[in-house]
Amino acid sequence: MKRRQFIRVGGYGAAGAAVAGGLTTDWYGRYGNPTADPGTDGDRVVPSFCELCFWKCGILAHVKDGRVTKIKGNPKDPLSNGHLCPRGAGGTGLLYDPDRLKKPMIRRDVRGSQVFEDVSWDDALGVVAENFERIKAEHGAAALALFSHGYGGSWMKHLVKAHGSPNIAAPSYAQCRGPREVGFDLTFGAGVGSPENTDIRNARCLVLIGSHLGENMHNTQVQDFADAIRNEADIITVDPRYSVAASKSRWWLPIKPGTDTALLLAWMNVIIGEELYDRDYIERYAYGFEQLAEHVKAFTPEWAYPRTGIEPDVIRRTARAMGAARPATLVHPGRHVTWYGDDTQRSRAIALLNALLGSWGRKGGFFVPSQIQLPPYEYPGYLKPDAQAADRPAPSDYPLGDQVLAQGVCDAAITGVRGDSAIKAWMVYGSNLPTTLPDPENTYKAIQELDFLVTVDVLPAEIVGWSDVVLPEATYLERCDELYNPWWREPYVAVRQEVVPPMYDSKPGWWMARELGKRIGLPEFFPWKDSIEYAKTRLEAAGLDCEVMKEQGVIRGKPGPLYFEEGAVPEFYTDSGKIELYSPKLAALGFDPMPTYDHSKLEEPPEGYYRLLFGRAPVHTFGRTTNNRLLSEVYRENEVWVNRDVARRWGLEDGERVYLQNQDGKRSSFSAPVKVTGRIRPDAVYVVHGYGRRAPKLRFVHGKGIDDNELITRYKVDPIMGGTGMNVNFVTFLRAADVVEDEPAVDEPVVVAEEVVA
Ligand SMILES: Nc1nc2c(c(=O)[nH]1)N[C@H]1C(S)=C(S)[C@@H](COP(=O)(O)OP(=O)(O)OC[C@H]3O[C@@H](n4cnc5c(=O)[nH]c(N)nc54)[C@H](O)[C@@H]3O)O[C@H]1N2
Ligand SMILES: Nc1nc2c(c(=O)[nH]1)N[C@H]1C(S)=C(S)[C@@H](COP(=O)(O)OP(=O)(O)OC[C@H]3O[C@@H](n4cnc5c(=O)[nH]c(N)nc54)[C@H](O)[C@@H]3O)O[C@H]1N2
Ligand code: SF4
Ligand SMILES: [Mo]
Repeated sequence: MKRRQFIRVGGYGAAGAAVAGGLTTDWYGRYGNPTADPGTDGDRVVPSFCELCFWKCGILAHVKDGRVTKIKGNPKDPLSNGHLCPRGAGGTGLLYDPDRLKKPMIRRDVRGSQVFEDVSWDDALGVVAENFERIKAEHGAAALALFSHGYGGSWMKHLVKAHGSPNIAAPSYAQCRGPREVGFDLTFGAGVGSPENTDIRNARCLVLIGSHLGENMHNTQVQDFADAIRNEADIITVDPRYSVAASKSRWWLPIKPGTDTALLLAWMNVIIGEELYDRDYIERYAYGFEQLAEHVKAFTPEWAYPRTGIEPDVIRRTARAMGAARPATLVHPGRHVTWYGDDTQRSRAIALLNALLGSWGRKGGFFVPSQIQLPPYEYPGYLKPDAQAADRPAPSDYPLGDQVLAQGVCDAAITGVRGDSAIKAWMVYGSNLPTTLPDPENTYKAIQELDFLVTVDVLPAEIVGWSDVVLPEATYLERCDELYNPWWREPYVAVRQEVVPPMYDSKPGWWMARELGKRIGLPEFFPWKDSIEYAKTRLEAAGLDCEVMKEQGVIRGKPGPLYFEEGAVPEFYTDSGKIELYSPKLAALGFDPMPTYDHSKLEEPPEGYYRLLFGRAPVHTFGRTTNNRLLSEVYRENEVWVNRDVARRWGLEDGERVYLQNQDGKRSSFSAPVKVTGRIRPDAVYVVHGYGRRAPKLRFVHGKGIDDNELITRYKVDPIMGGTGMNVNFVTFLRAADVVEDEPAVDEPVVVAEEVVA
């Protein structure tokens, strides 16, 4: 088979390839107002919802003379409440990004080298359809896998399900929040979902365990966090790094990375030992309290101290603060929790602590969400796939992993990993796999073995350069999508509608899916004329008014009771029908029925190495936005956070450029400036994810900063659900001056981000 070369995209063919008090306003204001033309009101204002991240805030897009001039929050939308985070306000930076994909492209061999040729939609879709059908005929429908992230992916999922493949994976499960959902589901019989049912605004004590709200900018959570701060909630932040959240907290616990479960067990020890728990709630709703009480007896604060580095007195006092505020104590479940490979058990420990405090279903803890009944579109049923998902060695592996594992689908394309490689073709929608799945060399290996790779994207990301066919999607401001109907504090439905027509030769995902569906003999799955007709059908079936929807962007339903004390029904969909402190299900599967902590399993960094930690910048969403010129006015390149003492030992100056090299000798492709700081522990370094981009046609961000993912050559898989713990790599510094560059130098002067932390 022809080995794929990365193509510098565009190589051939035609040219051209209402929060009160204003605290959030201050908070967001610090990042400027990244708006194309903030002074200009539109002659048209179109309500829709945002896609700069996955939170889906309602927006009002102002259009003047055919251009989107500014994007504001839709005051009628319960997620934005009229305010957007800085990324959402900077959406025009994506719409008008000069580097956008402009035409469909096909990989061709021309005189021995591979190039992309601009082609018509008809030709591009023809090639995709031909390959889908050929591969189905030769290897079965399941040989096609879909990776999908982002709301527009719903159309592609529908297509691939209709095609008959079970191999549909999203990195938001095994690389993100999967362990949390499983840990909470085991305990309460429900996960926390997205948007999470956390009642942050009413919390009187808020515990954040590496959940860095304020850098992690999920708009409603940040607004609610601002409310909690204003209400003087007791905030306890556990993070090896002094995060923005830590700076707003009464307590910062700079924990030794990887030891959180020990802290959680010690907290439970104190809360049970000092009878700070909610006895009445536990008696009524919980199963296995005696076992848990017995289990945590040994895990005293004195036991936890040498493991976590958190002093016994601090553990006791913070536990008492939690006990004093209960049930309005919210131990936040976090979101990106795939850290060390024992993540389901750590998430379980968080769930258990919440259970002891009686916070599930209670004001200031976790509210009971509701949803509008919106019947699905009536399609013929999907056929049962002719094969199991190929994402794990045996179906019994990772027994509680109830979604397809993205890294496993990647492995399944490599000969020898799953016997005969099961997967022959990938469709990739809105997911930049080389920077998203750990161990990128493995991802490249899989890509080389594929018969066919088609990518749907808006930008010339890394994955695009490796594709056989590239389908340029219209951005979220240029398309209509599936209706949004979340479980939330109040039930509502929101619509995404076309604000301006698609630029260049880009097309909306629904159109691509429908055209492909017709070509591969599935017209009955695409009976609608367009996404508007589709949305209308669904809205009418629910008795909702389409005109109101179009004009307002959202229709809100009547909120149900939010808390048990207000009449919400305490229902726990576990086997026992109770909150399972002791989990018979885990025990039956051979796992610890209650979380334990084994310090001997925690690896220490080798001499001269530091644990690589990573997270978010407030104005960016991974690499989705780092090429966005508007947003980059505020934050252009990541930095390597290095503890002051470590920097002194190495003689590293603030702002000096370094490369990072990991324990396996893997060096970052590019360098980044050092940020010398007292705000991180000496055993770890930290970078923001989404930089060090290698794709040259991302002309703005290419070569800036360091890609954490390149250095994640190792990961630990959670045995319960298959998540990939990625905080298990160690790095050392190479001074940029000492490194012989084999890459093009960074092509623009670097503006180091201002201090964004208060
Ligand atoms: N090393 C490392 N790996 C991680 C993480 C980390 O912090 N570090 N985080 C993990 C987490 S929490 C998550 S959720 C995942 C996220 O993983 P991904 O979802 O893969 O995130 P991105 O790398 O931003 O890739 C998004 C891709 O979608 C494209 N895109 C943007 N908008 C649209 C659109 O409207 N339509 C289409 N078709 N494409 C679009 C972008 O151009 C980009 O190529 O990564 C996980 N992996
Ligand atoms: N601005 C912005 N906001 C975003 C996103 C974005 O890309 N940009 N992405 C969204 C998505 S998909 C997700 S999943 C969330 C992710 O947001 P979070 O759930 O907050 O997770 P991470 O981004 O992984 O943040 C990691 C934090 O944990 C700390 N940490 C690292 N190791 C440990 C440890 O062993 N123990 C403890 N206690 N802390 C540790 C790090 O220092 C860092 O502060 O953010 C969402 N919000
Ligand atoms: S949190 Fe920000 S980027 Fe995400 S949907 Fe809301 S406004 Fe858009
Ligand atoms: Mo995520």
